[in-house]
Amino acid sequence: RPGQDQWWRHAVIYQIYPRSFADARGDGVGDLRGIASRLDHLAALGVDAVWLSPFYRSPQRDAGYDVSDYRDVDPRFGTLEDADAMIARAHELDLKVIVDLVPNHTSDQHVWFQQALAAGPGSPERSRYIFREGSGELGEDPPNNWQSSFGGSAWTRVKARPDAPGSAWAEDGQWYLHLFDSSQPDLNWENPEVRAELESVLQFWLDRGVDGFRIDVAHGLVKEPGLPDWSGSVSMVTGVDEPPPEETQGSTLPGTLPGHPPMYDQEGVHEIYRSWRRVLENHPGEQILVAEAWVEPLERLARYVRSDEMNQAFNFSFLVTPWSAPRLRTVIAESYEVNDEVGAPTTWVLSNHDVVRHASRLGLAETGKGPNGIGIGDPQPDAELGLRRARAASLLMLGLPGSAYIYQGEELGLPEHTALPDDAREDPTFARTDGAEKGRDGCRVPIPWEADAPAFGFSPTGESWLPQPEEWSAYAVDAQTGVQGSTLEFYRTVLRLRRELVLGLGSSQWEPTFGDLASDGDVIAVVNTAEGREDVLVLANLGSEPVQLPDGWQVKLSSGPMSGDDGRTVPTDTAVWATR
Ligand code: TEU
Repeated sequence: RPGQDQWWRHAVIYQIYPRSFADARGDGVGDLRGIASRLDHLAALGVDAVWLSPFYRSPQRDAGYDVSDYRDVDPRFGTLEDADAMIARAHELDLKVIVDLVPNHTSDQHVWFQQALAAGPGSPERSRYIFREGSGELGEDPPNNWQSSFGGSAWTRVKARPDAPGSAWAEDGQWYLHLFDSSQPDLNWENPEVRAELESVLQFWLDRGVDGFRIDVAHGLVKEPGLPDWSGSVSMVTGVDEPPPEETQGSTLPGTLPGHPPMYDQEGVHEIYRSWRRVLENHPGEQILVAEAWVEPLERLARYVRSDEMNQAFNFSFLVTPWSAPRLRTVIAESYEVNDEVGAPTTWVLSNHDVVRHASRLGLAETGKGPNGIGIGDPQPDAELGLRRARAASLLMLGLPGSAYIYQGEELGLPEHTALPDDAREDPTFARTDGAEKGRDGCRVPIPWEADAPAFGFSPTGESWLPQPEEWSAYAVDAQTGVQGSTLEFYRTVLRLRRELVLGLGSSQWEPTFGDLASDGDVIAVVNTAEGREDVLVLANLGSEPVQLPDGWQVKLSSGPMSGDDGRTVPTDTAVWATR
C-alpha cells in the first residue's frame, strides 16, 4: 500500500505534557524519568508515537515555551542523559518520539536576549530580536498597536537596570516585540544568524535520535516588513477573517491579503521550512516536521504541508468546530480536499494543552468563549453529556483516514478542571488579562494513575503542581484498567482495531445509503475504504433522534451502548464503526 512505510501518514500521536504526566522525583512537577517509567502505558494503549511539549532549560514563565537553552534539559525535568534514556525506552517499545521546537521566540533569560539588552541599540546582538524605537514624541508609546496573544501590548520597553540608574541601558528606551508574554521576545528571522542557530538546534536533537519536531507558532516567524498596525484578532485562530478573494490567493506579496494579520502566515515562513526539510532529509531515517499554525482557511494551512516542507499540520479547524453535523462534515470534506492536492494526509485533533478538554468543551451549552474562542463560560459543562460526545467525537476522528493526535488524559475521559483556585494558576494569560481570562491551567492538571495513591500516583510524595479534583480517583488508569466500558478500555479497543484495519491509511467517501441524511442531516457517515481490507462505516449521530444503522452493516464497535431490540439503533451523541 502506498505510503505504508511512511509511519506518520497514519500514526496516532500521543501528546505528553511533561510537567503533568509523571513525577519520578517527588517535587510535584513531572519529569523525564517519570515519563520513561510510564511509557508502557502508552505502548499498551496502542499509539505509534509521542510528542513531548518542551522540556528544555527554561524559567517556565510559559510552562517551557520560553526556552533559555535549546540544547539542555531543564533541571526540573532532569538531564540530557534522562532525555537519552527516555528516547531509548520509547524506541524499545516501538514508539517514535517527537519533540517541540519553539523558534518564534526565546526566553528573556536566553543568553542572546541578555546580550541584546547589554549591547544596546543598533548592535548586532539586538538585531537577533525585534527592537524598535517607540512612537509618540518621546517614544513613550509602543511602536505599533499589536496585542499579545496572552493580553496586553505585544511590546515591552527596555527597563532601566535597577542597579545602574542612569546607565546607557536606562537611556536607550527601545521596545521589543513579544507576540506572547513579555518574557518571550520574538526572534528576528531576517537575521541569518538566527536561521543558522535554529537549524543547528534541529541537528542537535536529530543526533540524539528524535523522530520529528512539532513546530510551535509555525505561522509566526516572519513579520510583514514595516510592522503595520493591525486591529484584527490574534489569539483566536489567526489567518484571515474572511477567505481572500480568488485573485489574491497565493499572492507572493506578504500582507496583501485583505484582513491578513501582519504578524502571521507571511509568505516568507515557507522558505524557512523548506530549508529545515533539507536538514531532515540529510539525516538517516524518516523524521517529520509538524506545523502548529492557527491558520484558516484550510487552503492556507495546507500550504505548510508539502513534499519539501512540513509533513503535517494540526487541523485546528476540526478542533474548533462545534458539535454540529453539517459543520463537521464541511470541515472533514475540506480537510481531504485541500490535503489531497498536496498529496499529504490530513490530521485530526480534538484536545491539547492550550484548549479546553473536549470532554468538557462538548458538554457546554454554548461555545465560543474564553481562550481560542472555545473556553469555559457559564453555565458549567454538563459532564455526562460532554463525555458521551467526547467518546463519539474520538471514535469519529480515529475512524477517519489520516494521522490523529490525542492529548494525555483524553484516553481516560478526563474533564477540564473548572474550579482551580486562582492562586494556583500559572498560565501568564490569567495575569496579563487581570483574571478576565482564566487561562489554560484547567487542561494541564497532573494525570491520575492510581486511584488510592497520594496525588493519584502522579508523584510518590503526593505533591502536585496543580491540585487534582478529588473525584479524579474514578478516572485513574488503574481504576479503569480491565473495566468493560471504561473510557480507557474503549480507547484501547479503538486503537487496536484501527491498527488491525489500517484505518489511518484508507480513503473516504460519504455513505450513500444515508442519502439526504448524510448530506443534510444530523448524521456523519463516512466509508473508510482501502484495497486489501474490508470497508468500515464510520457513523456519528449528532442529532436529537436515534437513527438506524443502514442495512448490510454490522456493528464492530460503538462509543456508547446501542439501542433497539436488535442493537442496531444508534442513540443520540453516539458513534459507531461497522463492517459489512
Ligand atoms: O500556542 C500558539 C498559539 O497560537 C496561541 O496563540 C494559542 O492560541 C494560545 O495558547 C491561546 O491562549 C503555542 C503553544 O502551544 C502555547 O502553549 C504557547 O503558550 C505559545 O505557543 C507560545 O509559545
